[in-house]
Amino acid sequence: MEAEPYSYAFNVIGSDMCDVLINVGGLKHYCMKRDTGLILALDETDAVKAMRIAAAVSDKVDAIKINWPLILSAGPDVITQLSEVSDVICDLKVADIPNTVRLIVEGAVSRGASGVIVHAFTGEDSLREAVSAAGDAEIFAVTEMSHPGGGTFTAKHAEEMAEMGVRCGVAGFIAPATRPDRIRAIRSIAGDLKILSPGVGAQGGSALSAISAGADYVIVGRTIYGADDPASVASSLADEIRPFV
Ligand code: O7M
Repeated sequence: MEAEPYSYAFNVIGSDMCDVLINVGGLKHYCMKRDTGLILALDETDAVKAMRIAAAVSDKVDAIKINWPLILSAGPDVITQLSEVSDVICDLKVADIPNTVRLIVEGAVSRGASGVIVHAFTGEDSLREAVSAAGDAEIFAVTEMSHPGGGTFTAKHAEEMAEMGVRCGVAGFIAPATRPDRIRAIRSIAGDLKILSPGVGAQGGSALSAISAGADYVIVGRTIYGADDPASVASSLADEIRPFV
């Protein structure tokens, strides 16, 4: 059965109650909580240090996003290990043909990922396959990237990719904190779907501007995991955006 766009619980019963929920089409789906609006991008490549940081900030973030740097240094079992302390979003930025997309998404979800990030530019067939392969887990599609190069190609097609993502039943989108006006543009298409916004701190974006522009969550990496006291930086960021989350 094809998934329809989600109806999220944080719009229905309040953010802190968002856990496992309903899809409009009657399908059950996981829904990431939104207590702080903060997602840690754990790109720390020292696995021991990464686990220590995860434990220290897990109660201050709604999820931990991991990417190739940590997976390549620690191995894919790190997905399962981290899932014991937090929701884990696997930012594999999957960009492939539908069959390969399916294999990758299933591999991440079976190890404990509650969300997987894929590129949208691969087209509707690949995106639909990701949503189907994810089962109860959430698929987030990249529309526009936060770095300067993201303006060259992704920005030009971001709205089209967001429209396609809505049709395919993704849980949400990745849109750049470095360009809050672009978050607004994606929000106008995304409706109630989630927007996760990277580019805060080290890349120059502001958490408050991103959330004010319509992001539901900010994704923050080096500013937190590179700090002497990651938990205290995470708390400060959460305090900054709390009135708007
Ligand atoms: O806060 P940083 O700059 O240290 O880390 C940002 C994280 O977000 C890092 O893991 C990037 O790979 C990721 N990211 C971007 O920085 N820009 C994007 O456009 C997209 C992502 C991302 O998370 O994509 C899903």
